[in-house]
Amino acid sequence: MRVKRYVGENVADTMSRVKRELGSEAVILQTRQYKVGGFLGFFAKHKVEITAAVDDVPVHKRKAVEKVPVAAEVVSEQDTVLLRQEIGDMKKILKTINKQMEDLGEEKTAWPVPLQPWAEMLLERGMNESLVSRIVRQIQQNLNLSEWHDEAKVRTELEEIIGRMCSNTAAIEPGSGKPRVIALVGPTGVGKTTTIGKLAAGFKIIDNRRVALITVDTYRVAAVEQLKTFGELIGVSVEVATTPTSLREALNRHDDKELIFIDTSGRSPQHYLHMSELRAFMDKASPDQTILVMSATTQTMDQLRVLKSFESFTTHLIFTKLDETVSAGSILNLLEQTNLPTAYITNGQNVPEDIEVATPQRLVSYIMEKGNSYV
Ligand SMILES: Nc1nc2c(ncn2[C@@H]2O[C@H](COP(=O)(O)OP(=O)(O)O)[C@@H](O)[C@H]2O)c(=O)[nH]1
Ligand SMILES: [Mg+2]
Repeated sequence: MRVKRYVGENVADTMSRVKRELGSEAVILQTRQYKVGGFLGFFAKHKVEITAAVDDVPVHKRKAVEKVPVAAEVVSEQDTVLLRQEIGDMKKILKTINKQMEDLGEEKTAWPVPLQPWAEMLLERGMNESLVSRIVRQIQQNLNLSEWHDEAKVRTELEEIIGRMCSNTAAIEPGSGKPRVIALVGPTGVGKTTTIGKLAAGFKIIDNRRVALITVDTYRVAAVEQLKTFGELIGVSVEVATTPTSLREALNRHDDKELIFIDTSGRSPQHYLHMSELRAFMDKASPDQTILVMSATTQTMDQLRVLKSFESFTTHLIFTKLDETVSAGSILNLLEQTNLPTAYITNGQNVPEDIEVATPQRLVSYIMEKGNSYV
């Protein structure tokens, strides 16, 4: 018996080589698919390996390749049975190969083994696969092979990489001479009103600044009441503006303040009428900063959609509800898609304490420190 191994790019070509060289009598002993080449597991090529065997019979006795029995030829009962069996075997093999091909297609990105647990951890934290691949590649480039097993080294490197990715931060500065006008926009329920309450309280009570609040969220009575309650608690006046013109007038009335926060209503970003209304308010107010508030609990796809709807008039970001998620890494998916700076992060319902100025270090710790162990 002669055994031969054939390696090719795909099943069809490799099989036809087997058939051409060994004839249709050849028996497939084994099929295998694997990857070769590439750099540290990336950019590898798929290969198909087929091991086939054929009985060592003199060439002149071998059946002609592709020979199909014709009427004139006598085909014995035994030959026909063998032929059927062979076709059955071939079908089975093709089925197995097809299954392998499918599995190969679904195979997850192959990260180098020592970095695999880190990659899994980043995925669990809500980062998408392409971002994780990019981060892992940077670790591979920045650390020596021997350091990939060093947990402390990898962690430090990872924190540096992530820190660079969220290095664009900028907190609110009160205006001097004229008020700094800050509008918070974003979908319903992300925490705009609560965050304004926290910010206003912080600037008024801790920093002793002159602060005013204006709401254009007049869709719901409760929304106005919510802000008024915050205002009363901290001794800050709350105005309600129902039209862009009355918003402008309210802003003018508070010309003596250092900070004016505008609370907006957040109906769905798909609601274009509302978006154009919001734009009309923003055009009249021309705020110094328009901060898009996003909840860290929102899925990346939805966050990206929100970002797209609001981005044209947004200057900063605030991420809320970091206390409610273990996948704060999803923030990075978003920061990778925008150059907007992050101003604050909020981590609870308590007003005014559950808010922090966003810094790369704090963002990194929220992204990395939920849960105890990485590997
Ligand atoms: N857990 C948690 N809840 C928050 C946070 N910020 C706001 N909330 C809650 O989210 C809900 C909606 O907040 P609200 O300010 O009314 O959202 P708005 O519709 O964007 O103005 C309220 O129950 C808030 O208490 C936060 O950082 N963490
Ligand atoms: Mg609100």
